[in-house]
Amino acid sequence: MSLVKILPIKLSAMLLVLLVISPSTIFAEGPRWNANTATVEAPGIIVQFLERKPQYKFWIPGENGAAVYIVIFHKIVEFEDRNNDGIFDPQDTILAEAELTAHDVWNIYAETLSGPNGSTEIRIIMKGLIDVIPKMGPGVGKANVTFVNHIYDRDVETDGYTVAGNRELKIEIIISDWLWHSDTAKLCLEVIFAGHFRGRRGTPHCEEHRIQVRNQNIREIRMRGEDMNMVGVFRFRERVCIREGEQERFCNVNCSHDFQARNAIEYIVYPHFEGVLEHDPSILIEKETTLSDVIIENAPYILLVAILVIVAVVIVVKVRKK
Ligand SMILES: [Ca+2]
Repeated sequence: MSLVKILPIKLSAMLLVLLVISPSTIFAEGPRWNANTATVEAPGIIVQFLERKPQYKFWIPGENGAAVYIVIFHKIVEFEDRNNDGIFDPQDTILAEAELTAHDVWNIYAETLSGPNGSTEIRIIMKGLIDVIPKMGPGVGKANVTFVNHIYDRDVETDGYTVAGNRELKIEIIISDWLWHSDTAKLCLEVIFAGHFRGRRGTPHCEEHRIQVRNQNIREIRMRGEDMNMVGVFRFRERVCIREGEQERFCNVNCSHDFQARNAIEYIVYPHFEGVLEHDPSILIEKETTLSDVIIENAPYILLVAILVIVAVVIVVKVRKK
């Protein structure tokens, strides 16, 4: 059989293979938990809980050599808002501090559940009884802090927000039994942004802005390492839920940040509360589309067009030969 005759057959077979292994087929699986490495893997994101602490290291599968982002829930500070501006700043008085990255504090485990809209959820729960160390005087207190992490195998609506399936980790931070040092004090959650870019540890360039999702105010911090087309995103609602006995109320969250070349920190301020406070950030990575991505994504169609052109040329050549 001549090359002219078998070429279209070969190319058609290649096209078939490419269509069969298209991205939707590769990414058909949902999230999986690996207890040994404290890592949850989904087609659009991998999240590792560094040292089994609330230090979220996350990247797009296969892209860990390019960009890995790290969100560290570093500490909770109890402070008196001296200048009454709602944010934590140098004018305020620190009353106590609780490190969230201390050793031997966190108990981490995962379960698989049926989520909304027929989804499957991997829920990773990290519970800790943390030391609350006063700035003045003796007596170390304790507080319960829990991070409940949700990832779904498809887009899921929760409380007016769509959690992106397979690529967004929704976090609930739950603080309870805080032994206050003042009846008017507030809490500040300190969150540090870091990363590894092309194998080197670095601080991402961070930008913060507000987005509106169905009349809700959401803060969004976009992290970018060097010239990456993969943007690390940290979002949180500007609202917390406080449960005091049977009562449930919602309060605004204030925040400020200090984004510099060598460190990037977000200061989230929670109001004074008795009982339980719940706040809900989330993390994901958004990949900005480049020309090569467009070509790779549309490879089967580009190949189809190429085959049609080749077949047309072959036919024209054959017709002319006759
Ligand atoms: Ca202040």
